[in-house]
Formats: sequence, structure tokens, C-alpha cells
Amino acid sequence: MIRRSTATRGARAIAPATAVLVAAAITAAAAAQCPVPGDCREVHETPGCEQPECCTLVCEFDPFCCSSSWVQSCVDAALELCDGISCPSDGACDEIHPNAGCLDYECCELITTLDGWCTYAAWDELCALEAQLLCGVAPCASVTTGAVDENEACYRRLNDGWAAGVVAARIAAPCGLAMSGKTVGGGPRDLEWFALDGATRRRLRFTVEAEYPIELQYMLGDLEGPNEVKWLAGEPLCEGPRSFIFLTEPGTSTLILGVGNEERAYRSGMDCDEINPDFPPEPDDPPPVTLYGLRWRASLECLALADIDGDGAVGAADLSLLLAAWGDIDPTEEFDPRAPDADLDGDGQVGAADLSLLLASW
Ligand SMILES: [Ca+2]
Ligand SMILES: [Ca+2]
Ligand SMILES: [Ca+2]
Ligand SMILES: [Ca+2]
Repeated sequence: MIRRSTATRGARAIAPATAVLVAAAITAAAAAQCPVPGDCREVHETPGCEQPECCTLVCEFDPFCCSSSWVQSCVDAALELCDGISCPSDGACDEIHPNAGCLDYECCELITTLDGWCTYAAWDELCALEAQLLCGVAPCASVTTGAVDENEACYRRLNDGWAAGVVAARIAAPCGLAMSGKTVGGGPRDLEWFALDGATRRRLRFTVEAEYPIELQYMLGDLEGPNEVKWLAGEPLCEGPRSFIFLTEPGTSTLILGVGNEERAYRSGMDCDEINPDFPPEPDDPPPVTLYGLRWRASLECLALADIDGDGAVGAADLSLLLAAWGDIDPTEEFDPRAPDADLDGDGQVGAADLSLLLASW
């Protein structure tokens, strides 16, 4: 049983993802009957079937299927009309299988709404992992506010960098930054770009807490490009504040916060909960889909370059970490933002130059 968090907006009813997917096709009559028990792809005595969108589409096409019984023509219509509708489908949600969708309706709806791949392609390793991480997870505690607000209405994209060639502002991120805000899905999805530009390498601790699964990436490069994502991290739900201690590269660089995991971005299921005065909702617009709370809170601390463990001092513990990492760094190995980074000068090896820098700031 999935409980979907409404977090900070407890009074808002949760919209089923189905409302968005087939809202245009729903009629009052069909909606009143769908879904009801019975496999949409098999003949049965009773009217209607168990897959909500498919049931609605078929009964819109042939009301007999919802008023009398699910005869062969209803099955034929289902096979024709319900292609791409994947919840529920064969296969355990937490296991890899060759078809899209999975058996547990609620879990399937949650994962396919967040991750479109799982709707149209196979239920791959990542769909199964997402099901393990996200389905049945209790609502997260609301992220507390109180920090400076990002000042970005969730229907706007004011701090989303230079995506799509548009020069939008980035969030100035000085040492001691404490900020909160909202991140939403949509097209384009909302991202928060924190500017970490600097003339020299710096060691930072970025701490983030969110009501949704986190996608965090550190990107090098400026508006003119090229841009390179140096590392990308994902954090599942409800684990409280998470800290990343990392070294910045000199020049223009940006930390980007979004919804997703380290493999895929989540683009839907996180609708804005504010009304855009320029485009107020029409009466028949589907309600927002809010699978999770939207709020985040982040802070930034500047550490000494040689404070490898981030404990606030440069000392024996940092020396141990440096000596343990001594030698060349394999450039083909994927960079791990969670591993202590002892290459203080960024020359691709941990050696005498780094040791000198460490001892100089002891
Ligand atoms: Ca935002
Ligand atoms: Ca933004
Ligand atoms: Ca230290
Ligand atoms: Ca070095």
C-alpha cells in the first residue's frame, strides 16, 4: 500500500495520475463505474474492468462494456485502445521483467508517473529499484522553512541557468547560504542552479533536505559551453538532511538540484501547487498531481581546502585520508562525490604537492 505524501499541503486531495493521462476521455458515466474487478484483456460476465484508464477508454468507445458485461468486443477494444497503458501489468514491481508496468496498481502508477521509461519500455533494473525505494514508503516529514526563500514561484523558471539557451539567473551561493524553496516537474521541469564560481579550488559542504527523491549534479562550464557534469548523485526519500563535501573546480561551475535519481530525472507527478495569475486554471483542468511534497531546504558551508573529512579542522584525520589515497587517480573510474577527495590541487594524483598544501594549513 502506497501512501503518497501531501506533505505541506495536507488539505489538498491527491490526484490519481490517471486523471492527467486520460482526463479528456473521462465521461461522468464511465468514471462512475471504472475501475471494477475483471481483467480488461479477458472476457468476463460483469461490466467494466480493473485497469482504470483502459476501462474508461473502452466504455467511452462502447458503453455496453460498462452497462452489461465485458464481452469479446470489449476485449478487442481494450487490446486496440489500451496500448501503452501499463498499470497494472504482469510482473512483480520490485523485479525486472520484459514488459512495461507491474502488478501492484498503486506502485505501478507511482513509478510510471515519475519515470516515463517504465510506462513505455521494459520494467528494467531502475524501475524495479525505484519500486523498492519509493513504493510503500511512509510520507516524509515536511521540510521546515525559515531559511531565505528562493523567491521563485513554482510556475516560473527564474533560477534555472542557461538551459535551452535562455540566460536565466542562478542562485548566488555564498558561504553560509541557507535557503528553502520548491521544486516541481513539468515541461521544462524546475531546477535550482546554485552558482559556485570561483578563481581557485574550494572545499564546500552542501547539505540538502527535500520532500522528494533528489537528483543533484555538479556541472562545469559557462553559458558559452561546453558544459560537463562532473558528478551526479541521487538520494532516496525521507533520509533527512544529506551532506556532500566536495572540491569545486576553478572557473564557472554550478550545483543543480532537481527531482529524480542519479540515472533518471523525474519530469511528472510533481505539479506546481500555486495558481499562475497569467494562466489561471480552467474549470475542467485536471487537479495538480502531487505525489510528494515539493519543498527543499539547502545550506552551503565553506571548509578549508585540506579539511578532507569536513570536521572543521585540518589535522591527523585529514592526513590519514590523504596518505590512504596516495598515488594516481584512475581517470576512467567514475568520480564518487561521497568519497573523500584528497587531490587538493586537482592535478589528477594525490602526492607531495597535496601533502604540502595540507601541512601548510595544519
Ligand atoms: Ca524552484
Ligand atoms: Ca528553478
Ligand atoms: Ca579535518
Ligand atoms: Ca594532487
